[in-house]
Amino acid sequence: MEKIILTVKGMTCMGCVGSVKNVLEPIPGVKDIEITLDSGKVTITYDPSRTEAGQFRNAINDAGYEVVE
Ligand SMILES: [Cu+2]
Repeated sequence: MEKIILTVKGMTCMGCVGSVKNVLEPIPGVKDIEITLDSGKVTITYDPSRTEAGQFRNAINDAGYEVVE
């Protein structure tokens, strides 16, 4: 299991947090998602043999939020 921490811009309320969670949850191999609204930190625990970290970025961007370095 691996962990990646992304910083996401554009989340302003718990609804946004829920939206980001909803797009990440269906990605195969995702085991756990933790999101801190204040810092915009999204911590994803996933199985690297089933998914690529780049998918998380794409899914978040597609949902209308911006992943920053
Ligand atoms: Cu919101």
